[in-house]
Amino acid sequence: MTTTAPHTTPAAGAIFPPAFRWGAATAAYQIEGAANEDGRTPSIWDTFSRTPGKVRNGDTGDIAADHYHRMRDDVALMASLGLTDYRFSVSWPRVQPTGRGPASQKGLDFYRALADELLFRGIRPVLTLYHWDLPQELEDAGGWPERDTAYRFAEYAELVAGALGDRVQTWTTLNEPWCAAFLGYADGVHAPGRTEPAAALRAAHHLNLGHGLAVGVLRDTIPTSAEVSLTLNLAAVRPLTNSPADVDAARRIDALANRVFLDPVFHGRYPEDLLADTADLTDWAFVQDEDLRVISRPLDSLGINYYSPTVVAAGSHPLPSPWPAAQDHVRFVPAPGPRTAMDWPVDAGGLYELLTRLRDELPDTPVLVTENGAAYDDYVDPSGAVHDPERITYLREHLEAVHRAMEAGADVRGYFLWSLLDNFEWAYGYGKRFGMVHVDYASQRRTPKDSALWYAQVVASGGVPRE
Ligand code: GCO
Repeated sequence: MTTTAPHTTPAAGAIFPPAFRWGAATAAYQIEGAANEDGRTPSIWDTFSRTPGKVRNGDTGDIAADHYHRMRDDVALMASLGLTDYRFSVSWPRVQPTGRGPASQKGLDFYRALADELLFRGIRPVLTLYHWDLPQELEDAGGWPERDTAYRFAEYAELVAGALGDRVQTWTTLNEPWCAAFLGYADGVHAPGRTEPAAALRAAHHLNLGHGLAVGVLRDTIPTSAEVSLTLNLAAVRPLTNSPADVDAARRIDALANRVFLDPVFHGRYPEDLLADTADLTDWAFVQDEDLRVISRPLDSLGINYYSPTVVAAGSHPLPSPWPAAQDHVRFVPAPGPRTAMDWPVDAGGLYELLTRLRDELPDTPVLVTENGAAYDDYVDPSGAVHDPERITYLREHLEAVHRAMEAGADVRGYFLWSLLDNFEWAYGYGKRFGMVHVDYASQRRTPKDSALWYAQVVASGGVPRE
């Protein structure tokens, strides 16, 4: 019927390639609940959320969205939205209680059943091994600042790979090691709640090492056709002005947010400026001879999570903060623009900047946008609908930014909306709703928001229609 190819017709909007992967993402502790069932032991997030004052309203993941008991219905919901991919994480203390020793068969069975259900519905499982739920026993033994935790992680990876390697094609080692290291060990706003900047740098290295060791285990265990990946929440850092002092502030944050992971993983080295900036805190002697070779094992893709940009200027900021050794050098400046319920500015340009940067710096590495989305104060109206026009605008703008980056040569293979369901938003508890599906926590009733219906149309048509 059409005489012009769709991608050349502006009226059609942004059309994505037919193989583009359209997904949604979740994480174990944020949705599963069943915190004390089938042998699961506490993670650092169980401990942290039960500590008064750490999570708003005293919320915990004990019940969450009760996904552990509603898994089949939730997969049916994904199928009804037409998703091609589903990104979930495995709870370490569910499959290896206490973080040592043999696997729990019941724990593995849950994820095998989830993968089977997804495959039955024609949805590709995208598995993340670590989305922040370190077994509490391993934190008691020192946590990520201790080198042994990296070896424990590799052992756990082997248990999961052995049980799911035959049915999961896409494997991610870590989700956002920046948050695990720096929010958890320097800022203290995430579990385990420590405020020790030097320990946070050790944690970052041992997360990198755990990643590299796990890549080795995965390559040895799962079929060679499988995709092995890592997800980083790279910061789209912008200096407030072009003054040398502001540009230097941006350089510092780029080192602490981005290059502390990108450089060892993709180039087998830590950035010289990072080592110099943090020299008063540590001499980095915890980096042993072979580590960088292990950490830089080749990957098949890189996942990036993006929500909003980071604007910095020369100045200072109070401690505790997630930025070791930057407190006398960097001031954080609120970016302009409309805000989400998290008070995060909406600025899709940051996603375009990151994707084109990766195009230039890692031209041979395909990219997945493994998280992007927004929280708003959603409610079910008397007619039973959830109207969330701001979220649709947010998603539209960010998908258009992805498309523009692809037209500019970025090799983006998929997009995963954060999140499938409203869920436990870490230190914010259940007060922040990121889902495209509303969850009434009292009844556990799921209600697709307008944005879910919009996203289903995007997936079905393979593109973002013009407004
Ligand atoms: C993340 C997080 C999610 C958050 C989301 C919104 O990986 O940061 O994976 O767990 O819920 O980012 O803050």
